[in-house]
Amino acid sequence: MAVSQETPIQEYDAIIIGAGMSGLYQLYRLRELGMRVHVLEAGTGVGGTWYWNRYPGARFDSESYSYSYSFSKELLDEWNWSEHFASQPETLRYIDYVADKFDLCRDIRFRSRVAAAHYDDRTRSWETTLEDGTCFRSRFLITAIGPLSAPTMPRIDGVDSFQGQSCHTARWPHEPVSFEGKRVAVIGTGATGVQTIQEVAKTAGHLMVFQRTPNWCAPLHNSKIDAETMARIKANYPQMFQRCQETFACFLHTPDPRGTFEVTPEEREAFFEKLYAEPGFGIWQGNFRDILTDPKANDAITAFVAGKIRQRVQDPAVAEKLIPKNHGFGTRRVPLETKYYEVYNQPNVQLVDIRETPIERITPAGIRTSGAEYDFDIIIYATGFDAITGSFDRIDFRGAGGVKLKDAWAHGPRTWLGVMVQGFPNMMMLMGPHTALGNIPRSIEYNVDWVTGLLRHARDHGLTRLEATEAGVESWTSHVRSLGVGLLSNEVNSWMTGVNTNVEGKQTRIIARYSGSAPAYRARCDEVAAQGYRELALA
Ligand code: NA7
Repeated sequence: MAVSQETPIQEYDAIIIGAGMSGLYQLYRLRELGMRVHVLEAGTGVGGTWYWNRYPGARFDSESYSYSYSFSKELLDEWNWSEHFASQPETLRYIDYVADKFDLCRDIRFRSRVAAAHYDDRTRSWETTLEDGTCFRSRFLITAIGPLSAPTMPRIDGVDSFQGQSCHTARWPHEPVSFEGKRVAVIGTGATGVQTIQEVAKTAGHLMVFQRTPNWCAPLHNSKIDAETMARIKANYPQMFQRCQETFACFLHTPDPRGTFEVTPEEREAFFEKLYAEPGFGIWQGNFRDILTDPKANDAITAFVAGKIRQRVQDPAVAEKLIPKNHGFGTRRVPLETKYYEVYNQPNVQLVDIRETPIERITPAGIRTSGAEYDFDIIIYATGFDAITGSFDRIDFRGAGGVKLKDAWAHGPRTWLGVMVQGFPNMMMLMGPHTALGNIPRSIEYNVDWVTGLLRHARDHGLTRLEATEAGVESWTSHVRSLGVGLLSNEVNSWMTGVNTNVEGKQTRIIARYSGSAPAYRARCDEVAAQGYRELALA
């Protein structure tokens, strides 16, 4: 990386990479510590995930109010959500509002994509370099780069040859795209594809969905929030956030303490029906406690949801194609939908099973499968992300002695509490591998507050070098791996297990996420802090 000779290195106490929900809150907290902080953001505005993912139909799958920042009562009192599950434009307006309210943008440099970050042990500082060569030096480096922020295009011949309009959902244009009367293709049927398909189907002249693997989707049951309801939500914020602190994954939903077969078949069916009729992730996160660990329990909910798909899709052959056969309900992220299955009853929508007829190439006019050739005006790639470690792989991180992070993680990530890496002193990760993800803003607030506590400790004790020890990393990494054993989701290929067919070397499953409970994660981190950050080499 050539550093421009004319531009002097800019010095800060901390550099934060990313101005999404975690980067913004970390900036707010470090300012309170009196640190000189600078945020480097690739986009032209704040928002991270909600800045980039502007695709049609993008919205929350967790309750809007449970997704808000909780750190400022004034902010909570001021902001009104219009829907129980807010759309992307509303969410981005919210994040913009937060940035304005706390005057955050003055410490953010936009249009600044980080290419490299190298640690220098002589100065105990990080040198962070942008793609344009601009360089920053800081004692601390905080990555706020998101677990789902490195989009991947499919590795299909001819992708660049298409003459119509094409776009990945996570790089959607800022200008509106009209589908009115157009021939549209969507490749990918994950949570993003499902939201996109149900929206595009409303106006497209003809929509073809190219599905490789169907997912188990469940109804979102979104609705508007009126003024009276919003006032009630505001009055209840302390209790609601307290509940989020107590549940397994910080959602409002938490597993039912009963086992699937501890109730009668009638009670079981009635419980599944109730969950299917309720808004949000209840059917996934609030189901019987064993549906994600006991294969027989999982079979029961899987059969129930398959029955729903068969009821909702008129053509039995299409219904069968939409029913997953290679994984059980909830073992991959459950896309929440609004009349998704009914889309396939519309005359303007067609499902192409690309396991039967694989895509051979993208042509200048459209898509050629082994069975036919189709012409399109627009191709939408809802093909997902190089998740969890992908955003790290795209930056040239080098620790003490020039060790590359990519090499250190060649056989899967190794972390201490999901926050630090041995050999990479003074670098802290927010929502990095091996942290509790769940309802992300809840996890972010904890993660940021914990890192802030660590940096306060460093300041108060005059420490300039903080490094995870090998023993600490080994202990945390093996703990995370052991928690993953027996979890059905870790036996299935998905972004949650780090598998991405579009990325070289990412065809084998890894344990990339902490899969214990959020309260247990916090208890461990709190205990470490209370003991003066044991397992950390401090100097
Ligand atoms: P996902 O859930 O990873 O879904 C990506 C989809 O794209 C999935 O259906 C893939 O099929 C499909 N895909 C990927 N590559 C190809 C190729 N080469 N050919 C055909 N189809 C392909 O990403 P999302 O963006 O939907 O969601 C990610 C998370 O973001 C989501 O869970 C939320 O938490 C937010 P596959 O299943 O791999 O066969």
